Amino acid sequence: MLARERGWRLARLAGLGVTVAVLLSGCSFDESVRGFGWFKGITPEGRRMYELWIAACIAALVVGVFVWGLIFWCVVRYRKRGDELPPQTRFNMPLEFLYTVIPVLVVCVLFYYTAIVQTYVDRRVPNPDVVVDVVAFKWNWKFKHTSVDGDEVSGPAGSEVTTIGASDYIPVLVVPTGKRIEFREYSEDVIHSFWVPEMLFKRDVFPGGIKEDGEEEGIVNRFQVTIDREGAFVGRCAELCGAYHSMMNFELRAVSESDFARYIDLRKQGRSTPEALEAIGQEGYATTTRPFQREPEQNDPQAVTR
Ligand SMILES: [Cu+2]
Repeated sequence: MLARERGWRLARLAGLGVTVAVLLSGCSFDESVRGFGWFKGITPEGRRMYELWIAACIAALVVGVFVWGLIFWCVVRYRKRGDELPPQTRFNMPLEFLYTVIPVLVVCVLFYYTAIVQTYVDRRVPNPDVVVDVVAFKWNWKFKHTSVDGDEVSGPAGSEVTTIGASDYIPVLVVPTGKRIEFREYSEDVIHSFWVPEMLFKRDVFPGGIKEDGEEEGIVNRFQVTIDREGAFVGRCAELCGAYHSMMNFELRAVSESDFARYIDLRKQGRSTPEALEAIGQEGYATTTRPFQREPEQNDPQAVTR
């Protein structure tokens, strides 16, 4: 009778544990199980990190199952039956050797594959197809299309081709698929962090800048990716940067190569980001995130043209 009650209590606890784990992970059960909580990624770089993550999780689970097995075996096998102690083993050299060498080996293998993937993710080609300046400021983003296929991008009368976020406007960063894109990041004030969750990548944006003549001030961080899936992906600031940090969202809009060329042409002619997006058959405004709601009339995206 007592044993059955204890069994039920254990089963209930285990059920509660699984439910809480799934709820706390904040993902659908399907997604959290398939990728161990990770996106598959929209870049080759992201996918390499995803594979490393999956492999590391499986390796950790194998070690975990082995350790849990040993723990449960000891709990059951050596549970208290009387006042007599089970045999006390000390200074078992083969065992001590094994549990020193195996963890060191595990760490070496993890380090080796991490270094390979990190080198792949950090590599940069000398002449990227598209260069975008990511300028962070409290509390929004300015995206500047600097060059495409080696040609400088400029609007009417030599103006910059930019998309600037505001409290009532989510900036949409338009990029092509299948092209090597370089992001050059710098901040006008404090440290921010450029993060597109579906790229499985973020990089801090430090105070700095690039002058007209190309001279760099402060720190300019660079990274390159090739995006191979069209779509709208939410972007966020991932470095606590002040009171409105949580509202520093943007959208990455990956479009086909030809649509991107048309978009840039329209921008060069002086069309705004939403106008140029609508002209290439895209949603003019962000679809993955909305401006922070303050007053009802400020939520009408059509009231803003930028
Ligand atoms: Cu920020």
